[in-house]
Amino acid sequence: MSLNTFSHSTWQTNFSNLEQQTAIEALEQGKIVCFPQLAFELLAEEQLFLQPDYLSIKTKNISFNINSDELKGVESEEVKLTHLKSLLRRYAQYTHSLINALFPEYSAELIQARTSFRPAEIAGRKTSYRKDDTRLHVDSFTATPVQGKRILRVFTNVNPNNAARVWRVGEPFAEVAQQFLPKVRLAVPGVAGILKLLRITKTLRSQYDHIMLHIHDKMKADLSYQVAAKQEKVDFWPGTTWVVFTDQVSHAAMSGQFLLEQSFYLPVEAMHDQSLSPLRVLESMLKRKLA
Ligand SMILES: O=C(O)CCC(=O)C(=O)O
Ligand SMILES: [Fe+2]
Repeated sequence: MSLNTFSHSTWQTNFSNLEQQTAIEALEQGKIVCFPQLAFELLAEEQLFLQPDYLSIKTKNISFNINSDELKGVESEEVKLTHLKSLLRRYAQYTHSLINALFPEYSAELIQARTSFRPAEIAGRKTSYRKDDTRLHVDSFTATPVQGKRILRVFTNVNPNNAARVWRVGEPFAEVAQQFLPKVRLAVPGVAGILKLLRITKTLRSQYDHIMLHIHDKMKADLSYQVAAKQEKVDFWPGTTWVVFTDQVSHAAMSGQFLLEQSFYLPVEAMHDQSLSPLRVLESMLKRKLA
């Protein structure tokens, strides 16, 4: 089973040493740490964001940067944006304190990245195959290289109509890598500098980022793999919060609407067992440093 479940129902909570140990092992081994009773409550003035087409948006995700207090991907009246911002700021703070309490070993090195709100139904959405998150994939993003850092994400289903967020969860990372790494041609020296110069990437794309991006694309492009790969369906009901290393756990989001998400980056050195990271797995397969 790909889930490790906790029954906690409050965000500012204390965990026992045993709970912390169980959680970090499960997470690093590629399980989803799941809180089926950890709901995120919306205030009365925030409820309007849960109406299907309230936000006439061009991008499907609304993102918030707690460090700069910037909101992206939405046009609306100023006063409503203030409410949306405070909702996202609160989610960013709650998830940060949850991760600190559950994974104290990570605290010193943890980097908080963007917060997102996903109000669009995902089933039936039309996108290019590379952007199609209904296909199994591990996370890797074109514009934002991570240089080996882990991508840790917290999700909460805030659907008001009792609709689950339905995921497929695929095989362990080592098996994904065995299947797809042989199909990846390594990056040519010099290209990373050009991509950065052209602002296609925000920072230098390491060999690790190059490989992960190609694994991501090749997984999504391979329709027979999508069907044949070992996988299970997981329903995340409203009021559920889950934590997962999305660079490691093969996942696909099949249906659902109204989701909150917080991303963090974590240097591999901060892990309890860094040999489980995609960076170290790929490095040991290729017998060379990748970041
Ligand atoms: O929206 C979702 O449920 C998950 C989509 C996804 O693949 C991700 O956030 O990494
Ligand atoms: Fe993803």
